[in-house]
Amino acid sequence: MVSSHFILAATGLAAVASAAYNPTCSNNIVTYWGQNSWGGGHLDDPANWEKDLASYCQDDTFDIINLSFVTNYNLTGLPVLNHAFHCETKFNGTNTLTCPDIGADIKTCQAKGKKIVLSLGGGGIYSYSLSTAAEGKQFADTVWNMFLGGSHQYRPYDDAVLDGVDLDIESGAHDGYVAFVNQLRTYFNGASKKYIISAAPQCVFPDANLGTTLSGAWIDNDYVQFYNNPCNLANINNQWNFDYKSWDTLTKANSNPNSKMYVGLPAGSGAAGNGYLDLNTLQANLKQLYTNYTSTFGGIMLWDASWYSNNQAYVSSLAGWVRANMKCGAAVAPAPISSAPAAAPTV
Ligand SMILES: *[C@@H]1O[C@H](CO)[C@@H](O)[C@H](O)[C@H]1NC(C)=O
Ligand SMILES: *[C@@H]1O[C@H](CO)[C@@H](O)[C@H](O)[C@H]1NC(C)=O
Ligand SMILES: *[C@@H]1O[C@H](CO)[C@@H](O)[C@H](O)[C@H]1NC(C)=O
Ligand SMILES: CC(=O)N[C@H]1CO[C@H](CO)[C@@H](O)[C@@H]1O
Repeated sequence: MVSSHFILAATGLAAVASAAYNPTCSNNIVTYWGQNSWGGGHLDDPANWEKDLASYCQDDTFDIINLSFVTNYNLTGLPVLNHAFHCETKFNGTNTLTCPDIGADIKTCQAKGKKIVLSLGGGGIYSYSLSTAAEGKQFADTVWNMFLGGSHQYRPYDDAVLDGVDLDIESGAHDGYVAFVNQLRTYFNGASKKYIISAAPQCVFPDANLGTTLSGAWIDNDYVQFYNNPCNLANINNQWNFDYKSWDTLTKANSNPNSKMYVGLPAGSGAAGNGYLDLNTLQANLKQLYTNYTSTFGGIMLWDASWYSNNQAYVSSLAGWVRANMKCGAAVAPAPISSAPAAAPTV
């Protein structure tokens, strides 16, 4: 890490202006840590696998990092986590990881202004569901006590207090999620710390697993995955495949008047099934979306942190470009592009 950061500094690629998450800005950058997606395709090259969490908090690239993830809610016992090779020790007599080193890294990251959020769900073989409001409420109590501001005998990250929860729900019964969010918000409303609730739907609209949660629950950030699907960002000009407007409308209709949408992108050519674009095309496409939908544009999300180390020039230039071109405060109108009329600043 040290030498690669030296190279970055020397070439000036990390020309990024702000490091801290600001919900009123359009230039926040989110990533996901804990699954080592690069390593999955490079099993024989552990030297380049995903680094420690704190390694991704040493510079200004990321504002929010999703700790992925809770794979089994285990409502009758303790929730089960997976962090690939990063942490494999369990509390005695349980199936729940104890990761005090990650807890220390969480605090290091938070001290640098980053938000570290717990991601629930994920793709693959995992099993999780919240089928009733009662289950949602109960699980919210567990999450609050084990990971957020409450207290519990088993805290996987020790006394580190995470900054919120990310719903990456790709399967299972989902009728209990609105109650889950509502119950968490009763805790959040009594706390001085500002917590985040986010979700990571696929770009196909509406999302089969998250749709009713996104329309019925308070959401701060929506990280829409514009990859792995026909609606990936390469199809921005194909109205049959690319439906950003519906996402924008859904975001504006959220009970949170400041709900934001993030453009989810692959951080490397092999990071997701499709949607990886060269920087020039990507920047032109992002500029269109930011120009047309400024008031809901929160920033970008990159899948995942393991690609940062292995595609660093791309990720760093993209981050620098987003910081420089996407602004803070809805009243800052972007420069118009092509022949589009200049949009009046929205207030
Ligand atoms: C549910 O939690 C209990 C207590 O931690 C544990 O013994 C059990 O293995 C967990 N179930 C699963 C499926 O991991
Ligand atoms: C589990 O129990 C063993 C034996 O008592 C002890 O050495 C170890 O530290 C315990 N591990 C945890 C994570 O509590
Ligand atoms: C953005 O607005 C311009 C001008 O109205 C339009 O030509 C373009 O298709 C829009 N792009 C998207 C992705 O909405
Ligand atoms: C938006 C997004 O990529 N969310 C991710 C959060 O973490 C889980 C687990 O690794 C991923 O599956 C999600 O895709």
